[in-house]
Amino acid sequence: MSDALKREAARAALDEVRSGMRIGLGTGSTAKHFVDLLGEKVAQGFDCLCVPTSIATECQARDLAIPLTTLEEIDSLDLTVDGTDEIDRDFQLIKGGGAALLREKIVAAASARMVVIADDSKLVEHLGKFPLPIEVNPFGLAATQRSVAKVLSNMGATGGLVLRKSTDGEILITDGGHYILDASFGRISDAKALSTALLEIPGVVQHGLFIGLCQQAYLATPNGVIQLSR
Ligand code: ABF
Repeated sequence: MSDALKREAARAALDEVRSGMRIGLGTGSTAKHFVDLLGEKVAQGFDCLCVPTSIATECQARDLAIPLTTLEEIDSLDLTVDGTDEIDRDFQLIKGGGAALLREKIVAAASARMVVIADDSKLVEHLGKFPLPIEVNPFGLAATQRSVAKVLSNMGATGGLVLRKSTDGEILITDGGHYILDASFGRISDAKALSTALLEIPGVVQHGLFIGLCQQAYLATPNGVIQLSR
């Protein structure tokens, strides 16, 4: 998707923000536009208090003088605006392509509403074309990999399990100090059952399936932004 379209999706989501709101700030190239645009509003005196979902977003928000807080200082958020890798018609998501899924899920779960911004290529009939990111503890990695592989095979995964590397070829380490396994499915037929099975593995910290967290999406197309609501 072109950067201009990402910005249009982000701009449309600005309709959601109200003065005094506590807002979760997503991660990724589309969410980055939202943070930029919110920064412009803050520079004009807009009042909000935000919780970032990654160190990258925190740095960007600080540069823009967006007031930040933490989930230690406040107990809930009014709204989170974030990107996604896939969204289906039931508002189930695959996230984590940007490796920020753990903080993204903690922040979304603490929010009264979660709004997704993306281009309409992210809208899918069935989740699973995008490999599912699974965040795991480095301790006992091989044991965790074996357990995850067993779950994948039971759940009909068609592809492999890959330990994510960063661009320098080293194992990617998340903001929380964990690793990411990317699981290729082809098609996820029962996201809820898969979520439950993965979370039963002790070494799995979290996974990128977001179920029941998202209420609204702004999807950019070359002909305008489509709004979907649950
Ligand atoms: C984050 O950014 C992720 O959860 C998702 O992986 C990714 C989407 O990135 P982009 O907006 O760059 O397509 O929201």
